Amino acid sequence: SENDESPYYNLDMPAKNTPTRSIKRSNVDSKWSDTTPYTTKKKLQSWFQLPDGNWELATILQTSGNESLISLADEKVLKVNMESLVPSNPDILDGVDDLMQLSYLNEPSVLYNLQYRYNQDMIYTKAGPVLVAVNPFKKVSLYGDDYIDAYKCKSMASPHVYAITDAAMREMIRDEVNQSIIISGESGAGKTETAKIAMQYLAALGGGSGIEYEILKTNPILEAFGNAKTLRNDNSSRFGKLIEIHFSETGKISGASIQTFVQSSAGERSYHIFYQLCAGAPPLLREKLNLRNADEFKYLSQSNCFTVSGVDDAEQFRVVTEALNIVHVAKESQDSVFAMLAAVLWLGNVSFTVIDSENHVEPVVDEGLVNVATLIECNIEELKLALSTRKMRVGNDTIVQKLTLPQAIDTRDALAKSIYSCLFDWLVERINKSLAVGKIRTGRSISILDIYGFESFERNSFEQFCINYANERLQQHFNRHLFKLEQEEYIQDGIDWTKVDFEDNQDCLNLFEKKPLGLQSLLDEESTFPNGTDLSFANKLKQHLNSNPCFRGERGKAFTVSHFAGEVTYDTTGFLEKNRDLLHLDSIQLLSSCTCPLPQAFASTMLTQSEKPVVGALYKSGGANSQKLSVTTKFKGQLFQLMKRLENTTPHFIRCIKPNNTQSPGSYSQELVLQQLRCCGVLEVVRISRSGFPTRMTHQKFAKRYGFLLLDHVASQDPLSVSVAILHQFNILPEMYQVGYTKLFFRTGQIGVLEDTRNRTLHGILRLQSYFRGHQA
Ligand code: AD9
Ligand code: MG
Repeated sequence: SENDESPYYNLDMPAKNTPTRSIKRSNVDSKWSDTTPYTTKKKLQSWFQLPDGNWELATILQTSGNESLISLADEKVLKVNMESLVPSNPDILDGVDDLMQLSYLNEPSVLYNLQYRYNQDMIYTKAGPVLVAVNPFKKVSLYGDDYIDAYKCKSMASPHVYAITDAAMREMIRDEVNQSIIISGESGAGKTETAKIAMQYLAALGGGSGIEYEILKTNPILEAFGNAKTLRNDNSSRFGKLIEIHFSETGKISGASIQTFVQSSAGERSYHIFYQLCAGAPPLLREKLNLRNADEFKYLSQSNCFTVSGVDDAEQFRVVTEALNIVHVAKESQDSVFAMLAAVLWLGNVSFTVIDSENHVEPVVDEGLVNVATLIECNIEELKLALSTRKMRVGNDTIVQKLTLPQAIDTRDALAKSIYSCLFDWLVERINKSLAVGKIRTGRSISILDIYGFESFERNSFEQFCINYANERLQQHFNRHLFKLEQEEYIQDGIDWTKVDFEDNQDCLNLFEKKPLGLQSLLDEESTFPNGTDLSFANKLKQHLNSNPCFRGERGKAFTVSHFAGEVTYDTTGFLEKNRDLLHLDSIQLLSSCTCPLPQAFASTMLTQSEKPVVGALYKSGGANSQKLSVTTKFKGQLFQLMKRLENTTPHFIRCIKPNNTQSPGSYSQELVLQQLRCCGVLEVVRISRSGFPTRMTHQKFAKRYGFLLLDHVASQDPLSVSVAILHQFNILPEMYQVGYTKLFFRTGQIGVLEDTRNRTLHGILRLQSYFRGHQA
């Protein structure tokens, strides 16, 4: 439509519940701020930053030289320097559904706009090509068949997960290019829910064969086994997930595959499935597995948190078994899965007695130990040995070393952990087989990525180190995609795009990846040294990387990385151990000696993992010469694979925002939101667009809208000549705009000046008209 080029089109027109225009600014220095020279604007209102960091809307009473007289909400009048004022947008832009429509793109304006919409349950907003989703923490009536139909037939256009998923679907068919929907955000921001909403839309559009039902049922299974309650989210995913949904030529779903990424440990409560099993297993199964109540298992009682409010674990167990049936996991396989879960629980109850003065131990032969042996079907003596001794190769001899109490406990826990993570991987593989069986591969797909976002805490450890590295990679993907999009439009319209300046995060990626002197290589190297410690690692970093602009050594064992989203200081405590992820060969051998097929399968995956061709560094774990990939290297390998898959797709980005830390509806912390907008790159999108020419208007539209402001007669009335005359009259500087074949391109804020003049002129005309009318009467 004709309106499409207007920067002010498609306004939602909410009127009620306008939040107070007061925005708190975080003390982190912004990489991005509005640099539009303020002095050229004659706006009546502006954002003013109060001493406490809050932004408040100020009315400008008077301006002389570099100083303005402003009045604030409490009627207080202040004389301030003009530089301390940040332009606010005209009222007609309140609550626009795309941040790019804002004449003035600055932090207070963006925050205000999102809050304005959030207060009216408009949780979705576009930031150019990106969809921003603010978690409502309550049911909002935006979903279901009616909405799906409305987006499908395009009778609804406001930003939505459905809209972005619809675009992916259309582009897949139109361009014959695979698509991806990349969802990121911090814990509890709503990534997993958003991924499910996207899947529902795809199932509704591409359904019919019944396979879509199976695909949806993978969600309760993966959530039971991969999610846990944490302080930040009652249903926190402890793994990253990419689900690729395949389509037939006619756009019908034909199958799916799931890939998961390195699991982080559970949180305050363990994985949901343990509680579900204890609460919901039917009597026969309970008896077979010797199940008890959750509070009788040490692994579950440690946290002292057995329930999640609003969740019935027993009922969930039925939901999960039903889902397992639907994805064709046979009853016997399900029983083996539950046996492994019980084995893990009973392992946690295995205790040790000290047998000599050197603190060496032996496992207590009690119900716990016996149950483990029964469940995994191994010899009880071998189990005892695996938990209390370690075989070492010395020269050509093998010696048996007794374990001390802490070593034995570590060995037991490592065994439990690896059984669980193997079980998770096995289940995913099993589901993949079921979702792929007999399905024709057309090569068309839409992938949905639900992955942990950038993290920056008071104390940042190895987990944040891995997560933030992954986000750095995704950010690069994002930047390059945006750049390409912009570039295409500029070239199409004959614009000189070299004037567009994009920031790259390649330096930071190099800091992580460079060999041999990058963070990851140095970590792997230090992990291979028997005498390596977290401190020696930190010192090595300082020694080799201090000249890197993205790196700064800190006192003691810490170092700081300058990420795209801000600086993060990492504490290296535990880095080496977590990177080694020790599982001794003794434990693997124990599993392979089991008569039960599952542990056997686990042992063989563990062994093949160790023998995999070497991508990065290898290290020798202490003891027998088992070689294993370090966690960093494994993670990096997975990430490269992921990026390779994503690079062949057209990406669509969704950034989830958590508006408060209490998981409660209706509360919007501006500081928290601002910090996330920076971290998930939303402000970066805005910044990137600012460095280009984000406001676009056709010659016709521009001439029509502002032509009447011309003071001098223009010889030619063609839209281009009129447009150029307007630009000259208003002294718009040549570097602030470009003239394309069909459109005019402007830097941010430029249109604001014209719009103000237009409004004032129109206002004046109206006043004059009513004056004359009054006079005539
Ligand atoms: V984590 O990194 O896995 O810890 P996520 O995945 O980002 O996290 P999740 O999707 O689990 O967060 O959302 C957290 C909670 O927010 C959900 O359990 C819901 O209670 C709530 N939520 C999220 N999105 C919506 C929504 N669109 N509508 C209603 C929502 N509630
Ligand atoms: Mg999640």
